[in-house]
Amino acid sequence: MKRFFLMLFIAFAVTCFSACGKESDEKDEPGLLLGFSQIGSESAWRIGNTQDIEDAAEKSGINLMFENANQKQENQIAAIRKFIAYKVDVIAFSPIVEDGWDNVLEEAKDAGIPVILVDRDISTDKKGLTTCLIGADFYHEGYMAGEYLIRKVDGLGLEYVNIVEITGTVNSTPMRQRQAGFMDAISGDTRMTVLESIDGDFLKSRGAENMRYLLQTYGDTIDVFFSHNDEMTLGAIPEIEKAGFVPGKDMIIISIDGGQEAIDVLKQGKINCIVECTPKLGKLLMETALKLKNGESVMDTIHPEEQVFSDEMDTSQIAPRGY
Ligand code: GYE
Repeated sequence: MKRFFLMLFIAFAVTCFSACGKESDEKDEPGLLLGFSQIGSESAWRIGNTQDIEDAAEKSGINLMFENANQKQENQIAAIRKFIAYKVDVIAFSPIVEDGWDNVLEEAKDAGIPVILVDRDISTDKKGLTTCLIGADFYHEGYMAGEYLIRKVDGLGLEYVNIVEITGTVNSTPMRQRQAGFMDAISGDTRMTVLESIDGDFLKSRGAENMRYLLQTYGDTIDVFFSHNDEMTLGAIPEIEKAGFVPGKDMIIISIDGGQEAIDVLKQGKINCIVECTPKLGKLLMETALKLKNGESVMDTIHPEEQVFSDEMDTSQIAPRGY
């Protein structure tokens, strides 16, 4: 009988230790907790970017704390403070504008939480507030748009062109750099005149509103419309048509992003050129977050590959865009 109870005790003890061992193993390997503050849902690009990040987190087994700031910097700052309070392993965010982040990023640094910039950059004099920027080379996007325009004007044999520009959110990285790249590309070409540049905040409604104003102000003197994103382009095109002009013919239209809706309009010939800006940054973000969690070094800047879609190619061959 004693032997029976001894065997029962040994079996019980083994079960406890293995369960404790398992439990402690689970404690030793918790999934990475990533806090991500997204700007909002202002465009197909942004919605595609959010979906891609969520999908990549799931595929990587990373726990994602996601906060949508609804286009307000103060909401992003509050989200970062929430991530700090939760003691996430890594913070990532797409800063809606470049300025005003020093204080909250100092708090993240003091808490020992690495910060990854996604899509857009910040402007700061302080060192070491962020570890890495994963996002497009917006200057090159603008420059490629300008290079296309020069080729188009050459091809049409035009002696001069008047340009209107509707920009993205003022003081955002894509707005600053797309404008700089475009203006640098055309700066030496005396045929080019910029009539006006106006803030459209990357919004479809503002694209329409601004194009109405530009058409009322400059009418048929407008030869070229350069738009910092597809949303504003798609808002502007119906206004161009209402005014009696043929988009893509009476007015050369150059856009940036490359979402499916705009690509379909490019295929109809109503947009002449779309510079791709991929929103698919999720895989790069998760890989970088895991490296930081494991104490590995990461590159300062990671630019995804991007291309130009235009009426210089067989647009019917453009593959589905996925956003
Ligand atoms: O071009 C626009 C979005 O930061 C690259 O933001 C992104 C820009 C993109 O609203 O559609």
